[in-house]
Amino acid sequence: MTTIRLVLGDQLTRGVSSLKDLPYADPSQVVLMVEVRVEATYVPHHRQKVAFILSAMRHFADALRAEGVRVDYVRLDDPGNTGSFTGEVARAVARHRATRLVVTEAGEWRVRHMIESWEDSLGIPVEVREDDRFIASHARFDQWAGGRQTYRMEFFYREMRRETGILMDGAEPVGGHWNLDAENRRALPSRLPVPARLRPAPDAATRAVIDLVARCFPEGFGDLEPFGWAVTREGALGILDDFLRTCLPSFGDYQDAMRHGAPFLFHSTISPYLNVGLLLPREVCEGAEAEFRAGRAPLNAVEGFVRQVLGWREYVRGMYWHLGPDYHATNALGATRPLPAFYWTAETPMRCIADTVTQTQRHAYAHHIQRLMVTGNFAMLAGVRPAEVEAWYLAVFADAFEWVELPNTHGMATWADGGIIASKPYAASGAYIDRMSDYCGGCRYDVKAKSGPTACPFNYLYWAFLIRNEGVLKGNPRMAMPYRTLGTWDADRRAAVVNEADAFLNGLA
Ligand code: DLZ
Ligand code: SF4
Repeated sequence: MTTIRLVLGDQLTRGVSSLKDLPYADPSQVVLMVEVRVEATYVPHHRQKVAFILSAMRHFADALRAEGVRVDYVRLDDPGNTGSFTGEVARAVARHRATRLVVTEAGEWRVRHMIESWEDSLGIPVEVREDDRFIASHARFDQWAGGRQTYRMEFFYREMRRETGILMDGAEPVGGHWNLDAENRRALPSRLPVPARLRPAPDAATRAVIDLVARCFPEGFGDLEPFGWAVTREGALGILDDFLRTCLPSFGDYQDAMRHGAPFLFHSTISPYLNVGLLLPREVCEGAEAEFRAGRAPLNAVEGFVRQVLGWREYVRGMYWHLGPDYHATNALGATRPLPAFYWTAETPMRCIADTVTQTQRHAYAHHIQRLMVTGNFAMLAGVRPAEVEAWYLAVFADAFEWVELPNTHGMATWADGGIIASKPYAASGAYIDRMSDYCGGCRYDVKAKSGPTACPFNYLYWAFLIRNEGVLKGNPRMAMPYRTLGTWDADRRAAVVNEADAFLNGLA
């Protein structure tokens, strides 16, 4: 009578629901963890991301073993490894003559559907438990979302603040305002130093995983080193603590700013830890709030951080499940171009894109404005097929799992969902990037020029995007201003911009 408790690579939390009732030192209970090739290749995941997840899995297994738990751990290069969850679970059931399987629900539809097939294929009961590591349960989110015409994060966020009591003084938000976003858009002064970040050196176990990934995925995207991710809960708590002390006070002011060669700025970089379960959302929000209450961090920083975790992260997770498995299928702006090769190579004279992709190659990381307003904005303006953009975002960032990637990409960045997540497309010309970064000064293109061979491509792509999508976007009240401007253009000027954009985009192909 053996029970297998399967723990997936993004379920590395001791209190995850599949392990909640694990009896102490009971040999009839086996925790199964499997390294499988399909999970690294269904999109071409960044090699550093693969190494991070596998190393964190191995350290998690070691911590369980140290408690006396019986762990069956299948390594990527173990003989007989079938390479898939379904294959490895079937082998383990046979190996242990298991009579029951317990698993916490997966974080994406693809794996959820896989798990649904197991009871039939394995011939034993499969108990799928809710993932209760989020603040809003599925039922709570659906209660908020059900029957709504529009799903604006702000209102959901306020309910989460009220229910958790985070940054609340009784029934009122601390400081009297729910949202201090307007204070969080400062450009970065050129001389302002950014803090050095805590980046733990890989231990022997991580080194072994780095070697393994280099061997198994020699052609894969992304650098394996420098590897500076924590791979244990203790390590992740150390990174959180370092962020709270050294970066949080300035995080609010500069959360939308970009600087060439400075990938982390004042950002927390904790999303990979949250998303694999080494940190939990409530504890990071409470940690940030404690900094405010102790007078060590200002409210605009702490509220901005809490909004990302308690608001946006919970909201996109709720929306991913609420909208169902077909959410990805829409293409509201009829985008059909292929993803340009420079998303993988960084070889483009557009300095903002080259810098964002280069740091992504090196660190499997870019911050939210680089993702939204540089790579996302370009993909939307260029009319790149949503599925290709989504596969890229899912692959290249260490924190990307589909539940968080899809609403952010399909909804927020490319508006392929036609406005379910974002009330208007976040389209911007080069002026926005110039205001929020130091990219343009060193770029081969001229951000002030609107047309001609030296003009910043974001400029004519922006207007061509508005012209191309006039039928869909012109009636959107939040787009009234640019369409008013466009209304003053004659037919020749419109045609010239469209031609220039098409020539540029055709040149990329
Ligand atoms: C992303 C990933 C990778 C690269 N490798 C593994 C793995 O070998 N074993 C595993 O259990 N999980 C891995 N993961 C994370 C899974 O893809 C993740 O659990 C699914 O996306 C389900 O949400
Ligand atoms: Fe990017 Fe245009 Fe600025 Fe160059 S000029 S960095 S392409 S926004």
